[in-house]
Amino acid sequence: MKLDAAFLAFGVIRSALAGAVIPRGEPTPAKVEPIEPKYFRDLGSKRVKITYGPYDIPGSEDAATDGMVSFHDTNAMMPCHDCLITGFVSDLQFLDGKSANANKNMWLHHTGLMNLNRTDLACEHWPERIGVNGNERSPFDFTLKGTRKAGYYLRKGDEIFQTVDVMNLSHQQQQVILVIEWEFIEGTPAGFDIVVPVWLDIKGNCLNETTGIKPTDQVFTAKGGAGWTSKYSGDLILMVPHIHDGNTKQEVYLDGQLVCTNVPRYAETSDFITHVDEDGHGHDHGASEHIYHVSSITQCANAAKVVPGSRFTISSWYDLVQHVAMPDHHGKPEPIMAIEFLYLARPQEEAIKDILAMKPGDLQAFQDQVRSNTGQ
Ligand SMILES: [Cu+2]
Repeated sequence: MKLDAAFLAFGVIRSALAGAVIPRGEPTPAKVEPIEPKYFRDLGSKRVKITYGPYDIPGSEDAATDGMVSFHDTNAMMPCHDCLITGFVSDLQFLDGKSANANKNMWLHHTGLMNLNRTDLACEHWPERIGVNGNERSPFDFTLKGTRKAGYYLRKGDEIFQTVDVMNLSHQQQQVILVIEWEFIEGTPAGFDIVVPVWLDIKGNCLNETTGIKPTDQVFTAKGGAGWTSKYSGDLILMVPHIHDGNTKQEVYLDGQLVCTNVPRYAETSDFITHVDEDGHGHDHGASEHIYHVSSITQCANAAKVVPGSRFTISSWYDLVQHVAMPDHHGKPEPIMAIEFLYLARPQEEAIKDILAMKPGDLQAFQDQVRSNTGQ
């Protein structure tokens, strides 16, 4: 098929089958459609829908993948360059545009973005982790519905690593696309702050600390260790969490004081309910034939002023008795996650000066670490 050939040529790989580093070039082709912007139209904002994929996901009984495939693109199509990304929201869909979700035995396991031409604020030798998302499909809006002038600065030549992990719980092969709506403003408009992302995680800044949580633990609180300490001043304008099924609450502290509480909601629509039947995953999920999954989680806006030395820590509560854990592709409970993305708005001039001084991050080191984190 034509698109698949283009993918191979431009370096989309199935990491389940290969782990090689792909040479970079032009962004991987993707369909880009303009749509109506939502905020700062008076400043010439634009909004586009970019369709990534299609991705073929084998059925859950496929021996090579068990129906779980991770697609990596080292140069994903971006909506613009030399611009401010003011927000984005992702959805996993079937080719007809209908949502691909748990009720259809499809699961957006993870999707993540990294800027390869910069280094990460939390783990300084890695590329910059811009954001990660799961099946909850959280929106990222740096303008806080048009009330805050802030955006993520994308330079000319920045290459964005995109990971798309999809799990197919049905026995049939299914084809899906990832659709991201991006909103942006060209250039670096006056009065806008620059958003810098920080990945706060109970597993530590470089994901190499153990939480002490055992796979058999059912009701527990996971606490991060040393946390992350800022070198910069700025406004913590947005906090976006990522957790797994079973989570009941997550909290973030600044110098020991609570600054954010996130609460997940389960099965707000029927899309987020798995029906365990003959075509579904044949595992014993406990008492219920319906499994209720996380469908959204609350965020925090305008949470705190940050100064050099401000230290952030994280705690996350799980109750796997109350909420069934999502099975991995072997039918075992997924390791838990507890991440909070902190988006710090920094004054434009000093933030861009720091960005221009950054070197590319080490993607291989990040991937090796993630691969080695098989447990909690
Ligand atoms: Cu996750």
